[in-house]
Amino acid sequence: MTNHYPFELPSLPYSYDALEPYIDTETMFLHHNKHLATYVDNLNKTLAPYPQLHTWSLQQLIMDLDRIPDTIKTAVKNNAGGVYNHIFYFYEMAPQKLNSPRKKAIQDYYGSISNWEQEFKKFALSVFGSGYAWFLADENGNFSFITTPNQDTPLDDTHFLIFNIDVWEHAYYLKNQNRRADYIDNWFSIIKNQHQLFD
Ligand code: MN3
Repeated sequence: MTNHYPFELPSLPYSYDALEPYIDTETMFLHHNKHLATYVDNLNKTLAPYPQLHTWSLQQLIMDLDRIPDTIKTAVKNNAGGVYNHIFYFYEMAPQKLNSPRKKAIQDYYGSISNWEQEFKKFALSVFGSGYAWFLADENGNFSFITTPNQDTPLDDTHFLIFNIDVWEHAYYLKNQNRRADYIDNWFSIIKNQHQLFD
């Protein structure tokens, strides 16, 4: 994907039914082909009249918001964040190569993968309304969780983002209705499988 205007909808790195039975085909289709596509379209429409921003990367648009004209600041924040956060989410659910250093680091830090999962789940459940929970590391290898509202993105120069979970209702409502906890458990099943995170 070209990382500047005009942004394109990246294809999913797996088929829409690949995450069954944990996340259903229809949810994946709508989430990628409608929700993410809309963020991409709206980001391009927002940036179209501003050629000075056409060379900016997605990360730059998110991190240098102060340099963006006031009239489009909120639209850029929401739509660039919507694109970044969704790509991050879709790609982390793809099968990964074995990453045992990460697994060992999490086990050492939290005592077990199970403790890590319980802690992460608390954050994901605590998001009020629409947003994300994130698992990240700082430069010294200290792990933490945070939540962000809407499509805010916790990108900065000192943290490495490891996982996010989208807890907007569109991520799970068709399958799980109001039961966010069930969706979170299903998401962990995918992540633990794809990243080989087992005690
Ligand atoms: Mn979403």
